[in-house]
Amino acid sequence: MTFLRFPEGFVWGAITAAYQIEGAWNEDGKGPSIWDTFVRQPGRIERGETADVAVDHYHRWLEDLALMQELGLKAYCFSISWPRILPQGIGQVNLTGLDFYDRLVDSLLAKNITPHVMLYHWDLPQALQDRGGWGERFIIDAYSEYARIVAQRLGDRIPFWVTHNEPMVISLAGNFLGEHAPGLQDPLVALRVAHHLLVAHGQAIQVLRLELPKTAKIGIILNITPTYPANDTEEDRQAARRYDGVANRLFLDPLFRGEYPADMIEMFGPIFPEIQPGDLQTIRAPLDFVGLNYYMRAVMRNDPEVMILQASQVYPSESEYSQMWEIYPPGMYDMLTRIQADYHPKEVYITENGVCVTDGVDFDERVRDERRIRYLRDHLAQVQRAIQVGVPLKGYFHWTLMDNFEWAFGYRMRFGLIYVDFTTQKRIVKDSGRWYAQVIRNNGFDPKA
Ligand code: IFM
Repeated sequence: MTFLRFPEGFVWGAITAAYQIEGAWNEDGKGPSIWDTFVRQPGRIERGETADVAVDHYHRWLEDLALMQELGLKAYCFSISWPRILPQGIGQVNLTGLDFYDRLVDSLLAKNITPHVMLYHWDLPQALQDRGGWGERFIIDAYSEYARIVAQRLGDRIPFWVTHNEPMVISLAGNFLGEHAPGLQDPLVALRVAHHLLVAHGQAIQVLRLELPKTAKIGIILNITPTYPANDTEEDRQAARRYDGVANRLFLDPLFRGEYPADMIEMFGPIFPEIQPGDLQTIRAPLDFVGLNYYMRAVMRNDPEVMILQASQVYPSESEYSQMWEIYPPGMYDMLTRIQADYHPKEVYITENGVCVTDGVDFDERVRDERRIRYLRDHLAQVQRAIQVGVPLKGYFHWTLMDNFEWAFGYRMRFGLIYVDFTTQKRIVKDSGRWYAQVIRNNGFDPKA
Protein backbone atom coordinates (compact mmCIF):
# COMPACT_ATOMS: atom_id res chain seq x y z
CA MET A 1 0.00 0.00 0.00
CA THR A 2 1.18 3.54 -0.70
CA PHE A 3 0.55 6.80 1.15
CA LEU A 4 -3.17 7.16 1.96
CA ARG A 5 -4.13 10.66 0.98
CA PHE A 6 -7.44 12.27 1.95
CA PRO A 7 -9.43 14.66 -0.23
CA GLU A 8 -8.50 18.34 -0.25
CA GLY A 9 -10.29 20.15 2.58
CA PHE A 10 -10.97 16.97 4.55
CA VAL A 11 -11.99 18.06 8.05
CA TRP A 12 -9.77 16.62 10.78
CA GLY A 13 -11.23 17.14 14.21
CA ALA A 14 -11.81 15.92 17.73
CA ILE A 15 -15.01 15.78 19.72
CA THR A 16 -15.98 16.08 23.40
CA ALA A 17 -19.18 16.29 25.46
CA ALA A 18 -20.03 18.94 28.07
CA TYR A 19 -20.78 16.67 31.03
CA GLN A 20 -17.69 14.56 30.43
CA ILE A 21 -15.22 17.46 30.51
CA GLU A 22 -16.60 20.71 31.88
CA GLY A 23 -16.99 20.17 35.62
CA ALA A 24 -18.27 23.34 37.35
CA TRP A 25 -21.48 21.40 37.86
CA ASN A 26 -23.15 24.06 39.98
CA GLU A 27 -21.24 27.20 39.07
CA ASP A 28 -22.31 30.47 37.49
CA GLY A 29 -26.02 29.72 37.61
CA LYS A 30 -25.98 26.26 36.03
CA GLY A 31 -28.92 24.06 37.05
CA PRO A 32 -28.62 20.34 37.82
CA SER A 33 -28.81 17.82 34.99
CA ILE A 34 -30.02 14.23 35.15
CA TRP A 35 -26.36 13.18 35.28
CA ASP A 36 -25.73 15.36 38.35
CA THR A 37 -28.56 13.47 40.02
CA PHE A 38 -27.62 10.04 38.71
CA VAL A 39 -23.98 10.14 39.82
CA ARG A 40 -25.16 10.84 43.38
CA GLN A 41 -27.22 7.65 43.54
CA PRO A 42 -25.23 4.89 45.28
CA GLY A 43 -23.97 2.13 43.00
CA ARG A 44 -24.56 3.91 39.71
CA ILE A 45 -20.98 4.91 38.90
CA GLU A 46 -17.82 2.91 39.53
CA ARG A 47 -16.11 3.98 42.78
CA GLY A 48 -18.91 6.54 43.28
CA GLU A 49 -17.15 9.00 40.97
CA THR A 50 -18.86 12.11 39.63
CA ALA A 51 -18.11 14.68 36.94
CA ASP A 52 -18.52 17.57 39.38
CA VAL A 53 -15.01 18.60 38.39
CA ALA A 54 -14.35 16.24 35.46
CA VAL A 55 -11.29 17.66 33.67
CA ASP A 56 -12.18 21.19 34.71
CA HIS A 57 -12.54 22.34 31.12
CA TYR A 58 -14.92 25.09 32.24
CA HIS A 59 -11.92 26.81 33.85
CA ARG A 60 -9.10 25.41 31.71
CA TRP A 61 -10.67 25.86 28.28
CA LEU A 62 -7.94 28.25 27.13
CA GLU A 63 -5.26 25.68 27.89
CA ASP A 64 -7.33 23.05 26.07
CA LEU A 65 -7.70 25.34 23.09
CA ALA A 66 -3.93 25.77 22.95
CA LEU A 67 -3.60 21.97 22.89
CA MET A 68 -6.10 21.73 20.03
CA GLN A 69 -3.95 24.18 18.16
CA GLU A 70 -0.84 22.17 18.95
CA LEU A 71 -2.53 19.12 17.41
CA GLY A 72 -3.41 21.20 14.36
CA LEU A 73 -7.14 20.43 14.57
CA LYS A 74 -9.18 21.91 11.74
CA ALA A 75 -12.43 21.51 13.67
CA TYR A 76 -13.67 20.93 17.19
CA CYS A 77 -17.05 19.46 18.01
CA PHE A 78 -18.39 20.14 21.51
CA SER A 79 -21.76 19.95 23.19
CA ILE A 80 -23.66 22.63 25.02
CA SER A 81 -24.93 21.92 28.49
CA TRP A 82 -28.68 22.63 28.34
CA PRO A 83 -28.94 23.29 32.12
CA ARG A 84 -26.07 25.79 31.88
CA ILE A 85 -28.23 27.81 29.49
CA LEU A 86 -31.64 27.10 31.03
CA PRO A 87 -31.19 25.99 34.65
CA GLN A 88 -34.80 24.80 34.82
CA GLY A 89 -34.83 23.52 31.22
CA ILE A 90 -37.29 26.23 30.15
CA GLY A 91 -37.95 29.83 31.18
CA GLN A 92 -35.20 31.93 32.67
CA VAL A 93 -32.06 32.04 30.50
CA ASN A 94 -28.67 32.00 32.24
CA LEU A 95 -26.67 34.51 30.24
CA THR A 96 -23.43 33.57 32.01
CA GLY A 97 -23.81 30.07 30.56
CA LEU A 98 -24.21 31.45 27.05
CA ASP A 99 -21.19 33.71 27.62
CA PHE A 100 -19.00 30.68 28.28
CA TYR A 101 -19.78 29.13 24.88
CA ASP A 102 -19.62 32.53 23.23
CA ARG A 103 -16.02 32.99 24.35
CA LEU A 104 -15.15 29.44 23.34
CA VAL A 105 -16.56 29.92 19.84
CA ASP A 106 -14.81 33.26 19.31
CA SER A 107 -11.52 31.85 20.48
CA LEU A 108 -11.83 28.76 18.27
CA LEU A 109 -12.49 30.96 15.26
CA ALA A 110 -9.54 33.17 16.14
CA LYS A 111 -7.36 30.05 15.98
CA ASN A 112 -8.88 28.90 12.68
CA ILE A 113 -10.55 25.90 14.30
CA THR A 114 -14.10 25.50 12.98
CA PRO A 115 -16.65 25.05 15.76
CA HIS A 116 -19.19 22.23 15.34
CA VAL A 117 -21.84 22.26 18.03
CA MET A 118 -24.07 19.55 19.49
CA LEU A 119 -27.18 20.73 21.26
CA TYR A 120 -27.69 17.56 23.23
CA HIS A 121 -25.20 15.07 24.56
CA TRP A 122 -27.21 13.47 27.35
CA ASP A 123 -27.33 16.10 30.14
CA LEU A 124 -31.04 16.88 30.31
CA PRO A 125 -32.02 19.49 32.92
CA GLN A 126 -33.26 17.59 35.99
CA ALA A 127 -36.29 19.88 36.24
CA LEU A 128 -37.51 18.49 32.91
CA GLN A 129 -36.88 14.88 33.96
CA ASP A 130 -39.05 15.61 37.00
CA ARG A 131 -41.91 16.08 34.52
CA GLY A 132 -41.13 12.85 32.65
CA GLY A 133 -38.24 14.09 30.49
CA TRP A 134 -37.89 12.58 27.01
CA GLY A 135 -40.68 10.15 27.87
CA GLU A 136 -43.33 12.92 27.60
CA ARG A 137 -44.33 15.03 24.60
CA PHE A 138 -43.89 18.43 26.28
CA ILE A 139 -40.15 17.89 25.83
CA ILE A 140 -40.41 18.45 22.07
CA ASP A 141 -41.34 22.12 22.48
CA ALA A 142 -38.94 22.59 25.40
CA TYR A 143 -36.05 21.32 23.28
CA SER A 144 -37.00 23.48 20.27
CA GLU A 145 -37.08 26.55 22.47
CA TYR A 146 -33.64 25.71 23.87
CA ALA A 147 -32.36 25.25 20.28
CA ARG A 148 -33.78 28.64 19.36
CA ILE A 149 -32.06 30.38 22.28
CA VAL A 150 -28.66 28.89 21.45
CA ALA A 151 -29.05 29.58 17.72
CA GLN A 152 -29.96 33.22 18.36
CA ARG A 153 -26.81 33.75 20.41
CA LEU A 154 -24.23 31.65 18.56
CA GLY A 155 -25.81 31.08 15.15
CA ASP A 156 -23.88 33.80 13.36
CA ARG A 157 -20.56 32.03 14.03
CA ILE A 158 -21.12 28.27 14.09
CA PRO A 159 -21.37 26.65 10.66
CA PHE A 160 -22.24 23.06 11.77
CA TRP A 161 -25.11 22.13 14.07
CA VAL A 162 -25.96 18.74 15.50
CA THR A 163 -29.26 18.11 17.25
CA HIS A 164 -28.60 14.92 19.26
CA ASN A 165 -25.68 12.63 19.90
CA GLU A 166 -26.56 8.90 19.85
CA PRO A 167 -30.34 8.88 20.41
CA MET A 168 -30.16 5.09 20.50
CA VAL A 169 -27.91 5.14 23.57
CA ILE A 170 -30.05 7.78 25.26
CA SER A 171 -33.11 5.63 24.84
CA LEU A 172 -31.59 2.21 25.51
CA ALA A 173 -28.88 2.78 28.13
CA GLY A 174 -30.80 5.47 30.02
CA ASN A 175 -34.33 4.13 29.95
CA PHE A 176 -34.23 0.40 29.33
CA LEU A 177 -30.92 -0.89 30.71
CA GLY A 178 -30.79 1.69 33.50
CA GLU A 179 -27.03 2.06 33.09
CA HIS A 180 -27.16 5.76 32.25
CA ALA A 181 -29.20 8.66 33.60
CA PRO A 182 -32.06 8.75 34.37
CA GLY A 183 -31.56 5.06 35.23
CA LEU A 184 -34.96 3.69 34.17
CA GLN A 185 -35.60 0.10 33.13
CA ASP A 186 -38.81 0.39 31.20
CA PRO A 187 -39.02 -0.75 27.54
CA LEU A 188 -42.19 1.24 27.00
CA VAL A 189 -40.60 4.48 28.18
CA ALA A 190 -37.41 3.71 26.24
CA LEU A 191 -39.35 3.47 22.98
CA ARG A 192 -41.28 6.65 23.73
CA VAL A 193 -37.99 8.41 24.49
CA ALA A 194 -36.62 7.30 21.11
CA HIS A 195 -39.68 8.64 19.30
CA HIS A 196 -39.72 11.96 21.18
CA LEU A 197 -36.00 12.46 20.58
CA LEU A 198 -36.62 12.06 16.86
CA VAL A 199 -39.65 14.36 16.72
CA ALA A 200 -37.77 16.95 18.80
CA HIS A 201 -34.84 16.65 16.39
CA GLY A 202 -37.13 17.34 13.40
CA GLN A 203 -38.92 20.23 15.08
CA ALA A 204 -35.60 21.77 16.19
CA ILE A 205 -34.40 21.62 12.59
CA GLN A 206 -37.37 23.76 11.55
CA VAL A 207 -36.47 26.28 14.25
CA LEU A 208 -32.78 26.24 13.39
CA ARG A 209 -33.49 26.79 9.69
CA LEU A 210 -35.37 29.97 10.63
CA GLU A 211 -32.72 31.24 13.02
CA LEU A 212 -29.46 30.28 11.32
CA PRO A 213 -27.83 31.71 8.21
CA LYS A 214 -28.66 29.79 5.03
CA THR A 215 -25.11 28.47 4.89
CA ALA A 216 -25.31 26.68 8.25
CA LYS A 217 -25.40 22.90 7.99
CA ILE A 218 -27.61 20.85 10.28
CA GLY A 219 -27.46 17.14 11.06
CA ILE A 220 -27.70 14.47 13.72
CA ILE A 221 -25.15 12.02 15.14
CA LEU A 222 -26.02 8.33 15.20
CA ASN A 223 -24.00 5.48 16.63
CA ILE A 224 -24.20 2.70 14.07
CA THR A 225 -23.38 -0.91 14.87
CA PRO A 226 -22.87 -3.04 11.77
CA THR A 227 -24.40 -6.43 12.46
CA TYR A 228 -23.29 -9.85 11.30
CA PRO A 229 -24.74 -13.35 11.79
CA ALA A 230 -22.64 -15.63 14.01
CA ASN A 231 -23.22 -18.57 11.64
CA ASP A 232 -24.25 -18.81 8.05
CA THR A 233 -27.78 -19.91 8.92
CA GLU A 234 -31.15 -18.34 8.25
CA GLU A 235 -31.88 -18.18 12.02
CA ASP A 236 -28.71 -16.22 12.74
CA ARG A 237 -29.22 -13.96 9.72
CA GLN A 238 -32.67 -13.10 11.06
CA ALA A 239 -31.20 -12.53 14.54
CA ALA A 240 -28.66 -10.11 13.07
CA ARG A 241 -31.45 -8.39 11.14
CA ARG A 242 -33.48 -7.92 14.31
CA TYR A 243 -30.52 -6.42 16.16
CA ASP A 244 -29.85 -4.15 13.19
CA GLY A 245 -33.49 -3.07 13.49
CA VAL A 246 -33.20 -2.07 17.13
CA ALA A 247 -29.73 -0.55 16.99
CA ASN A 248 -29.76 1.13 13.58
CA ARG A 249 -32.91 1.05 11.43
CA LEU A 250 -35.21 2.24 14.22
CA PHE A 251 -33.45 5.61 13.87
CA LEU A 252 -32.22 5.60 10.27
CA ASP A 253 -35.54 4.67 8.65
CA PRO A 254 -37.67 7.44 10.17
CA LEU A 255 -34.90 10.02 9.65
CA PHE A 256 -34.25 9.20 6.00
CA ARG A 257 -37.49 7.53 4.86
CA GLY A 258 -40.13 8.96 7.16
CA GLU A 259 -41.29 5.53 8.37
CA TYR A 260 -40.48 3.07 11.13
CA PRO A 261 -39.31 -0.38 9.99
CA ALA A 262 -42.33 -2.70 9.65
CA ASP A 263 -40.49 -5.60 11.30
CA MET A 264 -39.77 -3.44 14.37
CA ILE A 265 -43.40 -2.31 14.67
CA GLU A 266 -44.37 -5.97 14.53
CA MET A 267 -41.66 -7.11 16.95
CA PHE A 268 -42.52 -4.54 19.62
CA GLY A 269 -46.26 -4.94 19.03
CA PRO A 270 -48.34 -3.22 21.74
CA ILE A 271 -45.41 -1.37 23.30
CA PHE A 272 -44.51 0.50 20.10
CA PRO A 273 -45.00 4.21 20.86
CA GLU A 274 -47.98 6.24 19.73
CA ILE A 275 -47.19 8.20 16.58
CA GLN A 276 -49.21 11.36 16.15
CA PRO A 277 -50.23 12.71 12.75
CA GLY A 278 -47.35 14.70 11.26
CA ASP A 279 -44.67 13.14 13.48
CA LEU A 280 -43.01 11.14 10.72
CA GLN A 281 -43.05 14.13 8.39
CA THR A 282 -41.39 16.21 11.11
CA ILE A 283 -38.72 13.58 11.78
CA ARG A 284 -37.87 13.36 8.10
CA ALA A 285 -36.71 17.02 7.92
CA PRO A 286 -33.94 17.12 5.28
CA LEU A 287 -30.45 16.72 6.74
CA ASP A 288 -27.36 18.48 5.41
CA PHE A 289 -25.17 15.74 6.82
CA VAL A 290 -25.26 12.74 9.06
CA GLY A 291 -22.62 12.14 11.71
CA LEU A 292 -21.78 8.49 12.25
CA ASN A 293 -20.07 7.10 15.34
CA TYR A 294 -18.27 3.82 14.86
CA TYR A 295 -16.81 1.78 17.69
CA MET A 296 -17.86 -1.84 17.27
CA ARG A 297 -19.79 -4.47 15.36
CA ALA A 298 -22.34 -6.93 16.72
CA VAL A 299 -22.12 -10.63 15.87
CA MET A 300 -25.52 -12.13 16.62
CA ARG A 301 -27.01 -15.57 17.05
CA ASN A 302 -30.59 -16.66 17.34
CA ASP A 303 -31.54 -17.03 21.01
CA PRO A 304 -35.21 -17.71 21.88
CA GLU A 305 -34.39 -17.21 25.58
CA VAL A 306 -33.97 -13.45 25.09
CA MET A 307 -37.23 -11.57 25.48
CA ILE A 308 -38.54 -9.75 22.37
CA LEU A 309 -35.23 -9.63 20.46
CA GLN A 310 -34.63 -13.39 20.62
CA ALA A 311 -31.00 -12.86 19.77
CA SER A 312 -27.78 -12.62 21.70
CA GLN A 313 -24.33 -11.28 20.99
CA VAL A 314 -21.32 -13.50 20.36
CA TYR A 315 -17.74 -12.36 21.01
CA PRO A 316 -15.37 -13.99 18.50
CA SER A 317 -12.42 -15.43 20.43
CA GLU A 318 -9.90 -14.68 17.67
CA SER A 319 -10.61 -10.93 17.78
CA GLU A 320 -8.68 -8.17 19.51
CA TYR A 321 -10.51 -6.36 22.34
CA SER A 322 -10.16 -2.98 24.04
CA GLN A 323 -11.17 -2.42 27.67
CA MET A 324 -14.75 -2.06 26.48
CA TRP A 325 -15.35 -3.57 23.04
CA GLU A 326 -14.14 -5.75 20.21
CA ILE A 327 -11.83 -3.94 17.80
CA TYR A 328 -13.00 -4.52 14.25
CA PRO A 329 -11.76 -1.95 11.68
CA PRO A 330 -13.53 -3.43 8.60
CA GLY A 331 -16.83 -2.60 10.32
CA MET A 332 -16.05 1.07 9.62
CA TYR A 333 -16.04 0.44 5.86
CA ASP A 334 -19.08 -1.86 6.02
CA MET A 335 -21.02 0.76 7.98
CA LEU A 336 -20.13 3.63 5.65
CA THR A 337 -20.90 1.79 2.42
CA ARG A 338 -24.14 0.36 3.81
CA ILE A 339 -25.45 3.74 4.97
CA GLN A 340 -24.59 5.19 1.60
CA ALA A 341 -26.31 2.39 -0.31
CA ASP A 342 -29.45 2.30 1.84
CA TYR A 343 -29.97 5.93 2.86
CA HIS A 344 -27.95 8.17 0.49
CA PRO A 345 -27.03 10.97 2.94
CA LYS A 346 -25.81 14.17 1.25
CA GLU A 347 -22.68 14.35 3.37
CA VAL A 348 -21.20 12.12 6.02
CA TYR A 349 -18.83 12.79 8.90
CA ILE A 350 -17.30 10.23 11.18
CA THR A 351 -18.18 12.05 14.37
CA GLU A 352 -16.80 9.56 16.89
CA ASN A 353 -14.28 6.78 16.69
CA GLY A 354 -11.70 5.94 19.30
CA VAL A 355 -10.56 3.39 21.81
CA CYS A 356 -9.93 2.95 25.52
CA VAL A 357 -6.79 1.01 26.27
CA THR A 358 -4.67 1.21 29.39
CA ASP A 359 -2.42 4.24 29.06
CA GLY A 360 0.35 5.17 31.42
CA VAL A 361 2.81 7.99 31.83
CA ASP A 362 6.40 6.79 31.40
CA PHE A 363 9.46 8.02 33.33
CA ASP A 364 10.07 10.75 30.77
CA GLU A 365 6.48 12.10 30.93
CA ARG A 366 5.57 10.43 27.65
CA VAL A 367 2.47 8.34 27.06
CA ARG A 368 3.42 5.62 24.58
CA ASP A 369 -0.05 4.48 23.52
CA GLU A 370 0.95 2.38 20.51
CA ARG A 371 -2.31 0.45 20.51
CA ARG A 372 -4.30 3.65 20.00
CA ILE A 373 -2.02 4.61 17.11
CA ARG A 374 -2.58 1.20 15.53
CA TYR A 375 -6.34 1.55 16.10
CA LEU A 376 -6.35 4.97 14.46
CA ARG A 377 -4.26 3.80 11.51
CA ASP A 378 -6.43 0.74 10.89
CA HIS A 379 -9.70 2.66 11.13
CA LEU A 380 -8.53 5.60 9.06
CA ALA A 381 -7.45 3.16 6.35
CA GLN A 382 -11.05 1.91 6.24
CA VAL A 383 -12.34 5.48 6.14
CA GLN A 384 -10.09 6.18 3.17
CA ARG A 385 -11.26 2.97 1.47
CA ALA A 386 -14.87 4.14 1.80
CA ILE A 387 -14.00 7.51 0.26
CA GLN A 388 -12.41 5.69 -2.68
CA VAL A 389 -15.69 3.95 -3.49
CA GLY A 390 -17.67 7.19 -3.42
CA VAL A 391 -18.96 7.68 0.14
CA PRO A 392 -19.31 11.50 0.51
CA LEU A 393 -17.24 11.55 3.66
CA LYS A 394 -16.18 15.07 4.58
CA GLY A 395 -14.38 14.67 7.88
CA TYR A 396 -13.25 12.58 10.82
CA PHE A 397 -13.59 13.55 14.50
CA HIS A 398 -11.66 11.50 17.00
CA TRP A 399 -13.31 10.47 20.26
CA THR A 400 -11.89 12.13 22.13
CA LEU A 401 -9.67 15.15 22.61
CA MET A 402 -8.66 14.31 26.16
CA ASP A 403 -9.27 11.67 28.82
CA ASN A 404 -12.49 12.38 30.69
CA PHE A 405 -15.43 11.04 32.67
CA GLU A 406 -16.63 7.92 30.85
CA TRP A 407 -20.19 7.78 32.23
CA ALA A 408 -20.90 4.69 34.40
CA PHE A 409 -17.22 3.67 34.22
CA GLY A 410 -16.13 6.92 35.84
CA TYR A 411 -12.50 7.78 35.15
CA ARG A 412 -11.31 4.21 34.49
CA MET A 413 -11.69 4.37 30.70
CA ARG A 414 -9.28 6.65 28.88
CA PHE A 415 -10.19 7.55 25.29
CA GLY A 416 -8.15 10.74 24.87
CA LEU A 417 -5.44 11.86 22.48
CA ILE A 418 -4.34 13.91 25.47
CA TYR A 419 -3.64 12.25 28.81
CA VAL A 420 -5.13 13.94 31.87
CA ASP A 421 -3.90 13.37 35.40
CA PHE A 422 -7.27 13.51 37.15
CA THR A 423 -5.71 14.62 40.44
CA THR A 424 -3.55 17.49 39.24
CA GLN A 425 -5.41 18.16 35.95
CA LYS A 426 -2.09 18.16 34.16
CA ARG A 427 -2.43 17.44 30.43
CA ILE A 428 0.14 15.49 28.34
CA VAL A 429 -0.24 14.96 24.60
CA LYS A 430 -0.03 11.20 24.05
CA ASP A 431 2.01 9.63 21.25
CA SER A 432 -1.32 9.03 19.48
CA GLY A 433 -1.98 12.78 19.66
CA ARG A 434 1.36 13.46 17.98
CA TRP A 435 0.66 10.79 15.38
CA TYR A 436 -2.77 12.31 14.64
CA ALA A 437 -1.19 15.78 14.37
CA GLN A 438 1.13 14.40 11.71
CA VAL A 439 -1.80 12.88 9.79
CA ILE A 440 -3.51 16.26 9.86
CA ARG A 441 -0.37 18.05 8.66
CA ASN A 442 0.12 15.59 5.78
CA ASN A 443 -3.59 15.10 5.08
CA GLY A 444 -2.92 11.39 5.13
CA PHE A 445 -0.46 8.77 6.27
CA ASP A 446 1.68 5.89 5.21
CA PRO A 447 -0.03 2.78 6.57
CA LYS A 448 3.31 0.93 6.76
CA ALA A 449 5.20 3.61 8.70
O1 IFM B 1 -17.91 8.55 25.87
C1 IFM B 1 -18.85 8.12 24.94
C2 IFM B 1 -19.56 9.30 24.30
O2 IFM B 1 -20.14 10.12 25.25
C3 IFM B 1 -20.63 8.81 23.36
N1 IFM B 1 -20.12 7.84 22.44
C4 IFM B 1 -19.32 6.75 22.95
C5 IFM B 1 -18.22 7.30 23.84
C6 IFM B 1 -17.35 6.14 24.38
O3 IFM B 1 -18.10 5.28 25.16
